[in-house]
Amino acid sequence: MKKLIQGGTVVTAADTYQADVLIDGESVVAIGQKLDVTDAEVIDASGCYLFPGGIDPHTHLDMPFGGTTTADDFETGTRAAAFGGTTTIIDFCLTSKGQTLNDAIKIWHAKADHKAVIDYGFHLMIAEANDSVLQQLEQVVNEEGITSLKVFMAYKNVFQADDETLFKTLIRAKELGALVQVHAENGDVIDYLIKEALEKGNTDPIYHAHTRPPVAEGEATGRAIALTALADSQLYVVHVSCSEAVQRIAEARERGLNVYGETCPQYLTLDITSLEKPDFEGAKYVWSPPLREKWNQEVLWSALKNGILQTVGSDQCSFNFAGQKDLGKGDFTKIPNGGPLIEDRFGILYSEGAHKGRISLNQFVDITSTKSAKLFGMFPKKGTIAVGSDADIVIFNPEVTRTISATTHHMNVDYNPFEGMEVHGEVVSVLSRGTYVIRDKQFVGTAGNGRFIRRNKFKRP
Ligand code: DUC
Ligand code: ZN
Ligand code: ZN
Ligand code: ZN
Repeated sequence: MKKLIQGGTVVTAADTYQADVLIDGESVVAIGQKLDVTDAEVIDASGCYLFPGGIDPHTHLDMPFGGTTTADDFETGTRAAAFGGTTTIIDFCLTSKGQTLNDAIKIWHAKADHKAVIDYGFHLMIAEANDSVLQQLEQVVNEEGITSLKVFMAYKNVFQADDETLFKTLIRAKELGALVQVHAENGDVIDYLIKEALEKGNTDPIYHAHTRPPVAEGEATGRAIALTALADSQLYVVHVSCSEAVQRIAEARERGLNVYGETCPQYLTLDITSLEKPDFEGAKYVWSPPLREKWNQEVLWSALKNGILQTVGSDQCSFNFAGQKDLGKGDFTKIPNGGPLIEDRFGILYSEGAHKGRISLNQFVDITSTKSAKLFGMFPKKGTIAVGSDADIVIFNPEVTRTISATTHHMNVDYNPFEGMEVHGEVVSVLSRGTYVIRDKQFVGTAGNGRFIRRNKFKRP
């Protein structure tokens, strides 16, 4: 049966207007004033915004890390994402040296297929860029529809790749029409600083931040940009946390380079002082890059407002405090890096961004959905509300105030880094390709209904 959403305010990256939205099957088939339809289920959205479903371009679900595995898998993670207003995620498929890319992709499909409740794509990690890997990439991009490749410049002896790997990946990506992503921190320098800290007996969580200084992020960001210019390629810097990195990206974009940047809710709202919480609670706030001094937050907000940064990803990478984060008691290097954010990314950006006037309502949609669809080859099927687009729609009540808490969130993890934070606005219902996943704040989705998205090649937006 068709669905007719009546009385809501449609918000896209470009427009805000009152209209009815008609859905037939998986797609939006009409948008207009007082649509006259007799054979449709009517959904009353009066007083609500209709947003395109959120797209989270950066998640790690069911990911092994530091001898443990993330607390959320593709089922719990995508369910929580849907509760928060996200209808598409792009997860990072890990690879290791010597493994074929196809074997790695198969492993990630086994984690996701039959479990995801919303649509998903993969980015592919490049661990080494030898001739065989560069050859295999042709099939990955053209047939698997994986059109973004991630290179880690940090995590020495684990994920870190050298500059040769990054440079060759940039060249090959340009040939194939893929976008290269970097985790930009100088892993060699960080490795030195960590050894020095441990030798001095500096083992508390705060030293995680002190051994990963902003300069190490700025340097790696600048280096990745220089290599991108040399390769005449395209670059997306994930999880930008500080002014040093924003400056490099701003300069690059001013020069007309094909360089983009993402930040995350934690860098926009939390700061380094959280790492000093007593009773080892600082471990809950261990991300890489680390939380920064508070003044960086306004730099990041204005970079989003001015288009220097284009997206906000969650970097969802959840570990329980009990039994996982506490592996690092007495040695901060053993704290698994990351936090649970997949559910609150969209809501925090609405409340702290659009509601507080730091960004416009249309920018909120652009940053949480449209830009990711464009950069990662899914637009206009995803990322907007338009005739012909997938009916991925969030019905959002802006009038409600609520408090974030681990006691009410839906992620499979025992704490929430935003515990007690009051946010404006609430997701009421969520449709994924025309089917309810969340209906009146209740989960009604089905594991396995999420579909793998074969994405188009990179095109400069
Ligand atoms: N940073 C994190 O905090 N977690 C996962 C990986 C990463 O780069
Ligand atoms: Zn990273
Ligand atoms: Zn990440
Ligand atoms: Zn307020």
